[in-house]
Amino acid sequence: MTRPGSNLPPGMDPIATLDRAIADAPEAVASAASLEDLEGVESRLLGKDSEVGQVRRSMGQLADDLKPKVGAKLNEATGRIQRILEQRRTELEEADEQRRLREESIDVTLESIAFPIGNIHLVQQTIDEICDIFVGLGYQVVGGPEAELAYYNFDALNTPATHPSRWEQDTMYLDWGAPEDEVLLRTHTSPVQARWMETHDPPVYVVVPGRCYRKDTIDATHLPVFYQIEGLVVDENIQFSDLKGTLLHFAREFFGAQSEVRLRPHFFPFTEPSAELDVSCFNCDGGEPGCRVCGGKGWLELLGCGMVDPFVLETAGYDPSKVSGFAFGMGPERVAMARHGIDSLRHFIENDVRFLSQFR
Ligand code: 2NL
Repeated sequence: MTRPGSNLPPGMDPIATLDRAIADAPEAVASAASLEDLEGVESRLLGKDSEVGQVRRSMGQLADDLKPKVGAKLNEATGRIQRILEQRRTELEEADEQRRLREESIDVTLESIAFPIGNIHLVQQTIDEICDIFVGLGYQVVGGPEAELAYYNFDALNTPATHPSRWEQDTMYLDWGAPEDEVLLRTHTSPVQARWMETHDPPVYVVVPGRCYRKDTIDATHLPVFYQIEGLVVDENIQFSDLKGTLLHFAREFFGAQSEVRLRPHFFPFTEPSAELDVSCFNCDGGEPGCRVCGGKGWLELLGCGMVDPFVLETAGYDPSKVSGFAFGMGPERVAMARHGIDSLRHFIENDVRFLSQFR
């Protein structure tokens, strides 16, 4: 059957070999459980050292009369085995894809993990909003130390050593530095303005938000740690009408355009004249006997204010015959309580999320 030199093993019948290869292929291919297996099977069935491969390599040495028949069989065997392999490859690829779809799929209907996101504290929101209104009028927002010298907290603001607010029962003094320095926790933010005037010439247009301290026991209307926002204007020819117009604008921005204001005479050591400013009730506009916001009074107490005392200007190094100014101070907690009908300052420090999250 083969000539000497043929590389078919002796006695090997190429036609029978190829028929057997065709017959054996389906089972061999079916045994491949993965695409990797299938590559091994392909090389065993059609590779150089496979029986089909050996027939292929021996073609040149075949007797001429055998060549067409063996050649045709070889093509047939190669084609059929390739088709069987191809069919299995498709099956395995499909199975692979199905497995990946199964393993990698996500159930988009599952509830996600909700990460709780907090919100800015109502007091800080109020401070930001108030400052924004004055920034809109060209004011600068400035700050300063909470641990302060008695000089800036009291003396520079026309509050003499004999004034009751300086007593140890009202102010928290720090055991720090030389005793004559009298270091304390500021009781208002005014010392920041006193420092500002010392280092800046007029015109001055500033708002000063910040934390303040007084020796008070916590109740619905007092906190030992609280906030203040003060404003200070010093310029040429500043008059009481400038104060009233500015604060009316503020009241209308903060409580609504229907707001009216009224001034009641008052006393502060650092302003003369001084006044308290009320804003008309945004809820009842003064007309409802038992109004839940103003209690029927028609007015909400908003802030204290006045024309800067000439002594304060002089202490800062200004000339009261050339410049004048007005100042005001308010408690953002009080302002927020008035606006939102909050009944106790305690809510601001208890950090109960049920309270805090109402003001997103
Ligand atoms: C209030 C009253 C007020 C001021 C604060 C001030 C500051 C300087 C000069 C003059 Cl540097 N005045 N501040 C003036 C009037 C009132 O606050 O009841 N605050 C809650």
